[in-house]
Amino acid sequence: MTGNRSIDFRLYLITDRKLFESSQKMLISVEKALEGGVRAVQLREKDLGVRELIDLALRMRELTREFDARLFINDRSDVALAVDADGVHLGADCLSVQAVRKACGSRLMTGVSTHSVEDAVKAQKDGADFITLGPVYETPSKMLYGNPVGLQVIKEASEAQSLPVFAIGGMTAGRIEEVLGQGASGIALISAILGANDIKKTTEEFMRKLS
Ligand code: 3NM
Repeated sequence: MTGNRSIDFRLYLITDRKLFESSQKMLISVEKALEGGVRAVQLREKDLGVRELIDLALRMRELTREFDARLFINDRSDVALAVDADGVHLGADCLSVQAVRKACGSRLMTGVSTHSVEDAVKAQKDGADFITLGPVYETPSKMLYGNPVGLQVIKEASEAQSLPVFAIGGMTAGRIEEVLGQGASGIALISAILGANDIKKTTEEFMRKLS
C-alpha cells in the first residue's frame, strides 16, 4: 500500500486539553480555529481513557464535519475507525504504519511523527501519507519532545523523501516563511493557535501566510 494520498491542508492543528479548564472549552477554541480556516485537526489526548477519548472524538468529529475539516486521532486507529475520522497519527510508541494498513486497509490516512531525516525516509518506505518533523524550534514542552532538530533537517528530509512534511515544535506565524523555504509543505502546532487570545484572528493570519 503506498502512502501520500491527497493531503489538502497546510495547517495541522493539534489539541491539548490541558491548556483549558475543560474539554468543552477546548472544543469551543477548536471551533474558533475552524472558523479561522483550519482544515485539519489532530485529537491528541494521550492520557484519556478510551471511553472518554471516544466521547471527545465523536464531538470533535461532529465539529470538524461542520467545517468540512479532516480529523486525525493520535495513536488509536480503533478510535479513529469508531468515530469515522479521516486518519490516525502515529508516534514512536504506537502501531506501525504497516499494522494500521493491515488492520484498516486504506480506510485511514496515516500521519507519522518523525524527528530525523532517517525517520522521515522510513515513514515513506512504511507507507505513511505525511509526516510531522520536529521539534524544529524550542517548545515550552521541550522535556517531552527533545532538543530542537533545527531548520536544516527540514531541508534534508524534504530532499530525501517526497511525503508532505509538516514542521512542528515552536511554530509561530513569523516562522512560516523560513520553514516553507526549507521545503516544508505545512506546519503543525498547538500553542500558537490554541493559546492565542483571539484564536480566529490568529488562525486567519496563519492561513494568509500559508496561502
Ligand atoms: N510533537 P507547540 S513538538 C506534539 O517534535 C508535538 O514531534 C512534536 O506544540 C515533535 O506548537 C510538539 O506548542 C508540540 O510547540 C508542539
